Amino acid sequence: MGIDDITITKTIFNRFTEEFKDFFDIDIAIAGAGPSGLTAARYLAEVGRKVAIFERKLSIGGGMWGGGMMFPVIVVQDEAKHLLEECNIDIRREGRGYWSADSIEAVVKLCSKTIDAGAKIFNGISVEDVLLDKDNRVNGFVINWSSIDVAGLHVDPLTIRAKYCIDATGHAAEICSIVKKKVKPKTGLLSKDIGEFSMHADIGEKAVVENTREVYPGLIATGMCANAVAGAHRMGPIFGGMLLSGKKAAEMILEKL
Ligand code: 48F
Repeated sequence: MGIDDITITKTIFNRFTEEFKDFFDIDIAIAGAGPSGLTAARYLAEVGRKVAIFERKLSIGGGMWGGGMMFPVIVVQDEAKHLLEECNIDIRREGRGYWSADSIEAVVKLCSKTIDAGAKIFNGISVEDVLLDKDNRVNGFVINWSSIDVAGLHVDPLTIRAKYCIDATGHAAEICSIVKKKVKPKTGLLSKDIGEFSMHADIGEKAVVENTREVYPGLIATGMCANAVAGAHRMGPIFGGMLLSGKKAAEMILEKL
């Protein structure tokens, strides 16, 4: 039997639309599939929460692929070692308190565990705004194909509703910046300037976990976004803080739900 082109088209269209519509009204929506977003999604999905990540690029992993200056190795500290081990990532002891991993292995295994846990990743989709409820609480994401943005087309987006939203967009803190610019909160973290401070790994790594919080009603900041919102230090290619921050974001939401 020959291969039927139209069967291929129907299969792709039908399967995607069936799956997509199952994620229009969910528990948690996450913007960004970097290490913090993936870890948050994994912890939430593991306990049965319906969670989707919307990732602008085709590839997942954010800034983890490139290790440090494109040497594809990441470093984590003792406190975060378990988060690599839970994903069966091979780690090597590097003196007291430090562990290294192949960054490519780390990304694919973090992603694989996240998907196996039941989280859904939609790639090539950008979060371009938030959905608000009548009290101006964040109640979901406004999404569009990234290619529409790249092509500079004026096409109205679609909307996803979620009980909680997570900004895991990294250094740019994109969703928090949108809320700051459009909603203009008069109090709280998003009433202040957004932008990270220069490098200090020790301070930055501790701060990123502390700064993981609900920065605006319904919106949790995790990963480098949490430090950008707080004006805290960046930390370069040590990734323990990102993973621990994602875990904390998930735990905070589970307590609230
Ligand atoms: O930047 P990223 O890896 O964020 P992270 O989880 O981790 C930061 C580290 O990689 C590194 C570091 C470690 O010490 O400092 O930089 O905080 O991943 C962010 C992801 O979000 C996507 C982006 O393509 C990337 O994959 N992203 C950004 N803006 C949007 C988005 C958006 N508006 N909609 C969807 N995805």
